[in-house]
Amino acid sequence: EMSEIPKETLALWEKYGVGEADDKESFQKSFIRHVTTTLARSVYNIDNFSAYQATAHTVRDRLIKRWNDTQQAHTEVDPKRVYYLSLEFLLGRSLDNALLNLGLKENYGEGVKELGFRMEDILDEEVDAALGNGGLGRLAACYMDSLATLDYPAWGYGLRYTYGIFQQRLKDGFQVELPDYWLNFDNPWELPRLDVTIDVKFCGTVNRYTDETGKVRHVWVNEDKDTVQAVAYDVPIPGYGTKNCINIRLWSSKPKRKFNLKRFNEGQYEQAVQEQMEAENITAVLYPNDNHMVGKELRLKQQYFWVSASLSDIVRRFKKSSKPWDEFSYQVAIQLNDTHPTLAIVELQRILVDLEGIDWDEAWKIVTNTFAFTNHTILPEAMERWPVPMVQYLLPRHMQIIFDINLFFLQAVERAYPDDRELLAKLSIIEESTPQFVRMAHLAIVGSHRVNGVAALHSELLKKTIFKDFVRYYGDEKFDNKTNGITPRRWLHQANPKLSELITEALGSKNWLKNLELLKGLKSHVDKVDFRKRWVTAKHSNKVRLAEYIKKSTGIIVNPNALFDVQVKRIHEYKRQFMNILGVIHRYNALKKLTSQERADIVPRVVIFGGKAAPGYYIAKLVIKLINSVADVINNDNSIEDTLKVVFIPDYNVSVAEIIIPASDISQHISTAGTEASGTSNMKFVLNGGLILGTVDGANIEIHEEIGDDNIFMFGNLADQVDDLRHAHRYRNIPIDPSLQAVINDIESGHFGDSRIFAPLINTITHGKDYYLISDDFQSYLDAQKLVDEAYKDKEEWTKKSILCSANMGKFSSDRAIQEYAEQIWNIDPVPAKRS
Ligand code: 6GP
Repeated sequence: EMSEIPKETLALWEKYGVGEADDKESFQKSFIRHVTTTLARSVYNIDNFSAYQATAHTVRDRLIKRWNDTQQAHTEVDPKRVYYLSLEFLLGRSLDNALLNLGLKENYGEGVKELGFRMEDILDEEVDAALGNGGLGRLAACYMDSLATLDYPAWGYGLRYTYGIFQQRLKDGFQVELPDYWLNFDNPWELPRLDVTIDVKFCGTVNRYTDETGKVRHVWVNEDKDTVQAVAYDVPIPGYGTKNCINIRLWSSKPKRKFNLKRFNEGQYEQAVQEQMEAENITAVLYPNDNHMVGKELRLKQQYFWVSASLSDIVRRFKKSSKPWDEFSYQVAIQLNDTHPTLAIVELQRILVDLEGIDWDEAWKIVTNTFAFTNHTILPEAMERWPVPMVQYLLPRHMQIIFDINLFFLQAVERAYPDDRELLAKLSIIEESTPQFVRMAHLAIVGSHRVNGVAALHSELLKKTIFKDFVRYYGDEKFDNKTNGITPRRWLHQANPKLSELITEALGSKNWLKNLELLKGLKSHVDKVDFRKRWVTAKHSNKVRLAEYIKKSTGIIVNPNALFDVQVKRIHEYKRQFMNILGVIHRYNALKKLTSQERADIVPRVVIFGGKAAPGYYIAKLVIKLINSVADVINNDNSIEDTLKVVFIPDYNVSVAEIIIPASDISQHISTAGTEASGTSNMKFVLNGGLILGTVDGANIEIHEEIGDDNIFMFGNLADQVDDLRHAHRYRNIPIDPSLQAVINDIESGHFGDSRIFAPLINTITHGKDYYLISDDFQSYLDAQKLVDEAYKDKEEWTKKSILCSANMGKFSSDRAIQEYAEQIWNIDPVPAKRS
């Protein structure tokens, strides 16, 4: 089609096309142009926020150019593409990341300085894009960074929530939630595609008919009022050290029918706008639950809305190439980020069978060759199940198709295992309760050609526990492991510029940012006193930066020379922040018993917490309150002479993580063994030269394998002991660990305020069967903490450990993870954009 454009026209486009340069002067020209025209301001009327906006728009212009070049390369090659379907993309801020990935940081930094601004201040004006809860959403963001960096032809698909994860404030030590209205000001990191709209149907009925060939077909019809429009907003994701820039397409909902004029004329204004509000509601808010399912109808609507719009987009793109349908799965790979997008399996089958008239079996082959499914948790409360009547009402044709998929699947199982009725019940996609439920994980497994867990232990546990019966039926080739990874660009280069610079100098180039295994080269520097000194200096300045942030956000003053002990992540019983604060009380009571002279020998500690609790998660919210109550007492007790401080940093998010993680000496990843699928912050801490205190769980195990026994503190019962311990708690009277009992007594004595508040929390141990085995692990936890204290006294040895930690983290780059997905599951090749 490009050849049809006259030469002279092309020449004009060439001449005037966007080709803005990356030097300082071009930046300043763009900046001033945006201040003047985009923002309608002037040199007399510009603050840091406007400077941020002008800088962002200047960078955005360059991103769009790359984005176009990348899309053009994709169009020319028409390669197999991967589509990453994720209900969450926890991107955080974009400006600094874009500047670093595009290599503009230095020139633009100079440029703004001459215009009277500091780049740090400008960067600090950006609000986080917080369209995710925690690990799952941030993983999706790291994976997009790697897909772009490795030149893979990839798209992300998600929802453009008007409200991201709530903002957390503290009031009297309790969490309060504020809405995150992040689109209050213009968002330069999205391109509205108001012309890309897709109709999404809900409700209605299914009609059967016989087509001209005599085949029975189905058509799903509904009323206009039950159709919603999806509008595309594109978020460019630049790769590092490449021209490639890929796209996350986020859908926003709006009404199809503009306004009910008839109702309005009848004087019923409220009803007249109601349909519109209901349509807009669909993408209004991110559900704020991490690792937990809440069966709200609106959430199911979100899922179908997103899946339907995305598939229609994907199918449209495939059809442009006029390839036959049986080549679909050679052109398209779709990755399901957990079970949230599982309806995509049903939707593609519906498109192929109902709309394209393809036979069921042939369609099903295409579908299963297209999809692959990643599981992110084995917690039973996180497993998605939707009531059949709800699905039937919202998606009548999909419910029929699910029943058919299940019938054909179970018939095949029955042929392989005749008369094994128990097996059929266990494998069934439908749970035969009243009402019936659709088990989304079962549907995802049956409709995919590959299923993976996110760390070695997790993937093994999946095969041994919740997916055991599927392994029996399919064999275990369908199930594999893809250990998570993190992007070293954001999590070291951007978050820790001092250490990044030191590493680059020591290794002689920045190549490690694209090949993290090169960090191994740091090992030869461990014995150099000068190198160690500079390593410590970098860590120290990060600790000073965090101490300043703590003062600003909490008013608490901490000593940067103390050992910084960090646990930041969503608040959840399985992650055991409760055990951490119980350990803090134990430490405090021990400190109080010491003489002043004995205390002089103690390594002072700052114990830092951060994380949000789901608004409806009562016990998690009590944990936050307990941490703050304990902090109040300890921080105001002069008798322990600053040997211990406790801080809860409010509103933990991606940009706060970027300040906290590089400043950690030791971080805690202390989930009950077998409960944390992987963890990814553990990788970020160690990459930044922080040591880990952790349980034998998730990716801690693989980190341990890479960095060795000497550089990690592991403790606690193992995953294969958990069932027996839980059984013992349930049916036998297991005495509580004595050190733990002493701490509980202390809380109950009212030492940390009215203890009645904490009774339900303490009951989870004393009367709640201690499901997360805090009592069983407590002594081992305290012992490990003692080893940490001892080790930190030898600063030189500690620094060696710190260096060896970073040096051995090559495996945990998201580039490695994405390459494994690309080669072993998606079967896709890189398509570099042409340089222009
Ligand atoms: C999380 C897991 O809890 C965490 O261990 C893992 O590192 C992360 O996913 C990325 O794989 N799971 C979720 O956030 C979740 O909501 C449904 O799972």
